[in-house]
Amino acid sequence: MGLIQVPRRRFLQLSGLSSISLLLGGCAFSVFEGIAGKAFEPLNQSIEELLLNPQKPVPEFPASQIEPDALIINTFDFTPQIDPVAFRLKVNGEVNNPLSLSMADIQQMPLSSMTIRHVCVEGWAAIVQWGGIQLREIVSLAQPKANVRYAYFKSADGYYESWDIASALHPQTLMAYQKNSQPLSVENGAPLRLASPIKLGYKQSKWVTNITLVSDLLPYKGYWEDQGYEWFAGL
Ligand SMILES: Nc1nc2c(c(=O)[nH]1)N[C@H]1C(S)=C(S)[C@@H](COP(=O)(O)O)O[C@H]1N2
Ligand SMILES: [Mo]
Repeated sequence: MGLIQVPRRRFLQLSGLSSISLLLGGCAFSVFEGIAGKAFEPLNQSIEELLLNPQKPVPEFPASQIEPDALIINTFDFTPQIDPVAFRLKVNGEVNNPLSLSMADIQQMPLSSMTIRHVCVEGWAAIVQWGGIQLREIVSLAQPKANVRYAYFKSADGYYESWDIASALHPQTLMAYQKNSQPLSVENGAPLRLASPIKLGYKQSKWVTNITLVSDLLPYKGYWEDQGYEWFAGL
Protein backbone atom coordinates (compact mmCIF):
# COMPACT_ATOMS: atom_id res chain seq x y z
CA MET A 1 0.00 0.00 0.00
CA GLY A 2 3.10 2.21 0.25
CA LEU A 3 2.74 2.38 -3.50
CA ILE A 4 -0.33 4.56 -3.09
CA GLN A 5 0.60 6.49 0.04
CA VAL A 6 4.03 7.72 -0.99
CA PRO A 7 3.00 9.59 -4.15
CA ARG A 8 0.01 11.05 -2.29
CA ARG A 9 2.17 12.42 0.53
CA ARG A 10 4.69 13.76 -1.95
CA PHE A 11 1.86 15.30 -3.89
CA LEU A 12 0.73 17.30 -0.86
CA GLN A 13 4.26 18.52 -0.28
CA LEU A 14 4.65 19.41 -3.91
CA SER A 15 1.38 21.26 -4.23
CA GLY A 16 2.34 23.35 -1.20
CA LEU A 17 5.71 24.04 -2.72
CA SER A 18 4.27 24.95 -6.08
CA SER A 19 2.38 27.83 -4.54
CA ILE A 20 5.51 28.88 -2.65
CA SER A 21 7.58 28.84 -5.82
CA LEU A 22 4.81 30.76 -7.54
CA LEU A 23 5.33 33.53 -4.98
CA LEU A 24 9.10 33.38 -4.66
CA GLY A 25 10.09 32.34 -8.15
CA GLY A 26 13.57 30.79 -8.18
CA CYS A 27 14.06 31.25 -4.42
CA ALA A 28 12.04 28.14 -3.55
CA PHE A 29 14.38 25.97 -5.55
CA SER A 30 16.74 25.13 -2.69
CA VAL A 31 13.80 24.18 -0.43
CA PHE A 32 12.57 21.81 -3.12
CA GLU A 33 16.03 20.37 -3.64
CA GLY A 34 16.02 18.98 -0.10
CA ILE A 35 12.72 17.19 -0.62
CA ALA A 36 13.51 15.90 -4.10
CA GLY A 37 16.73 14.48 -2.62
CA LYS A 38 18.27 11.85 -4.80
CA ALA A 39 16.10 12.80 -7.74
CA PHE A 40 18.80 15.36 -8.50
CA GLU A 41 21.65 12.85 -8.64
CA PRO A 42 21.00 11.66 -12.21
CA LEU A 43 21.55 15.24 -13.42
CA ASN A 44 25.27 14.58 -13.07
CA GLN A 45 25.30 11.35 -15.06
CA SER A 46 26.60 11.35 -18.62
CA ILE A 47 24.21 10.56 -21.44
CA GLU A 48 26.33 7.57 -22.51
CA GLU A 49 26.13 6.12 -19.00
CA LEU A 50 22.36 6.68 -18.89
CA LEU A 51 21.79 5.06 -22.27
CA LEU A 52 23.96 2.10 -21.28
CA ASN A 53 22.49 1.57 -17.79
CA PRO A 54 18.72 2.08 -17.65
CA GLN A 55 17.42 3.56 -14.37
CA LYS A 56 15.25 1.65 -11.91
CA PRO A 57 11.55 1.53 -12.85
CA VAL A 58 8.87 2.95 -10.54
CA PRO A 59 6.36 0.34 -9.25
CA GLU A 60 3.22 0.24 -11.38
CA PHE A 61 -0.44 -0.34 -10.57
CA PRO A 62 -2.44 -3.40 -11.61
CA ALA A 63 -4.68 -2.74 -14.64
CA SER A 64 -7.71 -3.32 -12.37
CA GLN A 65 -6.91 -0.01 -10.60
CA ILE A 66 -7.15 2.16 -13.74
CA GLU A 67 -9.51 5.11 -13.12
CA PRO A 68 -10.99 5.69 -16.58
CA ASP A 69 -12.90 8.86 -15.65
CA ALA A 70 -10.37 10.48 -13.31
CA LEU A 71 -8.00 11.95 -15.93
CA ILE A 72 -9.28 15.49 -16.38
CA ILE A 73 -8.56 17.20 -19.71
CA ASN A 74 -6.22 20.06 -18.88
CA THR A 75 -5.33 22.27 -21.83
CA PHE A 76 -4.13 25.85 -21.32
CA ASP A 77 -5.53 27.21 -24.58
CA PHE A 78 -6.85 25.24 -27.56
CA THR A 79 -6.83 21.66 -28.88
CA PRO A 80 -4.77 21.46 -32.08
CA GLN A 81 -6.02 19.11 -34.79
CA ILE A 82 -3.08 17.22 -36.29
CA ASP A 83 -3.34 15.03 -39.39
CA PRO A 84 -1.80 11.77 -38.11
CA VAL A 85 -0.71 10.76 -41.64
CA ALA A 86 1.12 13.99 -42.44
CA PHE A 87 2.50 14.23 -38.88
CA ARG A 88 6.26 13.98 -38.36
CA LEU A 89 8.08 13.98 -35.03
CA LYS A 90 11.28 15.97 -35.55
CA VAL A 91 14.29 15.20 -33.36
CA ASN A 92 17.23 17.58 -33.64
CA GLY A 93 19.76 19.70 -31.75
CA GLU A 94 23.01 18.15 -30.48
CA VAL A 95 22.59 14.88 -32.40
CA ASN A 96 24.54 13.11 -35.15
CA ASN A 97 21.39 11.71 -36.79
CA PRO A 98 18.46 14.18 -36.86
CA LEU A 99 15.12 12.37 -37.21
CA SER A 100 11.78 12.98 -38.89
CA LEU A 101 9.52 10.09 -37.84
CA SER A 102 6.01 9.30 -39.05
CA MET A 103 3.48 7.63 -36.73
CA ALA A 104 3.96 4.47 -38.83
CA ASP A 105 7.73 4.61 -38.10
CA ILE A 106 7.04 5.08 -34.40
CA GLN A 107 4.43 2.32 -34.21
CA GLN A 108 6.87 -0.14 -35.78
CA MET A 109 9.18 0.35 -32.81
CA PRO A 110 8.60 -1.72 -29.63
CA LEU A 111 5.39 -0.83 -27.76
CA SER A 112 5.78 -0.26 -24.02
CA SER A 113 2.79 -0.08 -21.73
CA MET A 114 2.57 1.07 -18.10
CA THR A 115 -0.12 1.77 -15.50
CA ILE A 116 0.91 4.79 -13.43
CA ARG A 117 -0.49 7.73 -11.50
CA HIS A 118 -0.81 11.08 -13.27
CA VAL A 119 -0.60 13.96 -10.77
CA CYS A 120 -1.73 17.50 -11.60
CA VAL A 121 -0.75 20.39 -9.28
CA GLU A 122 -4.29 21.71 -9.59
CA GLY A 123 -5.30 19.06 -7.04
CA TRP A 124 -6.31 15.91 -8.88
CA ALA A 125 -4.68 12.62 -9.82
CA ALA A 126 -5.63 9.61 -11.93
CA ILE A 127 -4.31 6.09 -12.45
CA VAL A 128 -3.86 5.74 -16.20
CA GLN A 129 -2.41 3.18 -18.55
CA TRP A 130 -0.23 4.63 -21.28
CA GLY A 131 1.15 2.81 -24.31
CA GLY A 132 3.87 4.08 -26.62
CA ILE A 133 7.54 4.13 -27.44
CA GLN A 134 10.19 4.67 -24.79
CA LEU A 135 11.68 8.11 -25.35
CA ARG A 136 15.13 6.55 -24.77
CA GLU A 137 14.65 4.50 -27.97
CA ILE A 138 14.03 7.65 -30.00
CA VAL A 139 16.93 9.52 -28.38
CA SER A 140 19.38 6.68 -29.03
CA LEU A 141 18.23 6.49 -32.67
CA ALA A 142 19.14 10.18 -33.01
CA GLN A 143 22.69 9.45 -31.76
CA PRO A 144 23.01 12.22 -29.18
CA LYS A 145 26.37 13.92 -28.67
CA ALA A 146 28.15 13.44 -25.33
CA ASN A 147 27.36 16.99 -24.15
CA VAL A 148 23.56 16.54 -24.19
CA ARG A 149 22.00 17.26 -20.78
CA TYR A 150 18.45 18.48 -21.51
CA ALA A 151 15.57 17.80 -23.89
CA TYR A 152 13.15 20.46 -25.12
CA PHE A 153 9.67 19.51 -26.29
CA LYS A 154 7.63 21.74 -28.59
CA SER A 155 3.88 21.21 -28.94
CA ALA A 156 1.40 22.15 -31.65
CA ASP A 157 -0.63 24.38 -29.27
CA GLY A 158 2.40 26.57 -28.43
CA TYR A 159 3.15 24.68 -25.19
CA TYR A 160 6.82 23.97 -24.53
CA GLU A 161 8.76 22.05 -21.89
CA SER A 162 12.32 21.13 -20.95
CA TRP A 163 13.45 18.03 -19.07
CA ASP A 164 16.75 16.88 -17.58
CA ILE A 165 18.15 14.13 -19.80
CA ALA A 166 18.14 11.48 -17.02
CA SER A 167 14.37 11.83 -16.59
CA ALA A 168 13.87 11.83 -20.37
CA LEU A 169 15.84 8.56 -20.63
CA HIS A 170 14.01 6.88 -17.74
CA PRO A 171 12.57 3.54 -18.99
CA GLN A 172 9.02 4.66 -18.06
CA THR A 173 9.19 7.97 -19.93
CA LEU A 174 7.12 7.28 -23.03
CA MET A 175 6.02 9.08 -26.15
CA ALA A 176 2.50 7.71 -25.79
CA TYR A 177 -0.07 7.08 -28.52
CA GLN A 178 -2.43 4.90 -26.46
CA LYS A 179 -4.44 5.57 -23.29
CA ASN A 180 -6.10 2.72 -21.37
CA SER A 181 -5.42 0.41 -24.35
CA GLN A 182 -7.26 2.68 -26.82
CA PRO A 183 -5.75 5.01 -29.42
CA LEU A 184 -4.96 8.34 -27.74
CA SER A 185 -7.73 10.91 -28.17
CA VAL A 186 -7.05 14.35 -29.63
CA GLU A 187 -7.94 15.97 -26.27
CA ASN A 188 -5.36 13.78 -24.51
CA GLY A 189 -2.60 14.76 -26.96
CA ALA A 190 -2.88 12.69 -30.18
CA PRO A 191 -0.97 11.73 -32.12
CA LEU A 192 1.90 11.76 -29.57
CA ARG A 193 2.39 12.96 -25.99
CA LEU A 194 4.84 12.57 -23.13
CA ALA A 195 3.82 10.24 -20.28
CA SER A 196 5.94 9.41 -17.23
CA PRO A 197 5.41 8.40 -13.58
CA ILE A 198 8.41 10.49 -12.43
CA LYS A 199 7.16 13.99 -13.32
CA LEU A 200 4.14 16.18 -12.50
CA GLY A 201 1.36 16.53 -15.07
CA TYR A 202 2.49 19.85 -16.49
CA LYS A 203 5.81 18.31 -17.63
CA GLN A 204 3.88 15.83 -19.79
CA SER A 205 3.47 17.70 -23.04
CA LYS A 206 0.62 16.76 -25.35
CA TRP A 207 0.79 17.11 -29.19
CA VAL A 208 4.60 16.96 -29.24
CA THR A 209 6.00 17.83 -32.68
CA ASN A 210 9.68 18.60 -31.90
CA ILE A 211 12.29 17.22 -29.54
CA THR A 212 15.52 19.21 -29.35
CA LEU A 213 18.49 17.85 -27.40
CA VAL A 214 20.75 20.51 -25.93
CA SER A 215 23.71 20.95 -23.58
CA ASP A 216 22.34 23.93 -21.62
CA LEU A 217 18.95 25.22 -20.53
CA LEU A 218 17.70 28.22 -22.47
CA PRO A 219 16.22 31.34 -20.78
CA TYR A 220 12.77 29.84 -21.40
CA LYS A 221 12.20 26.52 -19.60
CA GLY A 222 8.54 25.65 -19.90
CA TYR A 223 5.10 27.17 -20.29
CA TRP A 224 4.26 26.98 -16.55
CA GLU A 225 7.85 27.17 -15.29
CA ASP A 226 8.29 30.57 -16.94
CA GLN A 227 5.33 31.74 -14.84
CA GLY A 228 6.98 30.56 -11.61
CA TYR A 229 6.28 26.84 -11.37
CA GLU A 230 9.06 24.50 -10.31
CA TRP A 231 11.21 23.21 -13.18
CA PHE A 232 12.35 19.72 -12.04
CA ALA A 233 8.80 18.80 -10.92
CA GLY A 234 9.76 15.24 -9.95
CA LEU A 235 7.41 12.78 -8.24
N1 LIG B 1 0.56 20.81 -25.17
C1 LIG B 1 0.07 20.79 -23.93
N2 LIG B 1 0.44 19.80 -23.10
C2 LIG B 1 -0.03 19.76 -21.84
C3 LIG B 1 -0.91 20.76 -21.33
C4 LIG B 1 -1.29 21.78 -22.24
O1 LIG B 1 -2.07 22.70 -21.90
N3 LIG B 1 -0.79 21.77 -23.53
N4 LIG B 1 -1.33 20.68 -20.01
C5 LIG B 1 -0.52 19.89 -19.08
C6 LIG B 1 -1.16 19.63 -17.80
S1 LIG B 1 -1.17 20.87 -16.63
C7 LIG B 1 -1.64 18.38 -17.45
S2 LIG B 1 -2.19 18.00 -15.91
C8 LIG B 1 -1.72 17.31 -18.47
C9 LIG B 1 -3.15 16.87 -18.62
O2 LIG B 1 -3.26 15.83 -19.57
P1 LIG B 1 -4.70 15.41 -20.06
O3 LIG B 1 -5.37 16.66 -20.60
O4 LIG B 1 -4.49 14.36 -21.08
O5 LIG B 1 -5.44 14.90 -18.85
O6 LIG B 1 -1.24 17.74 -19.75
C10 LIG B 1 -0.12 18.56 -19.70
N5 LIG B 1 0.37 18.72 -21.04
MO1 LIG C 1 -1.64 19.79 -14.67
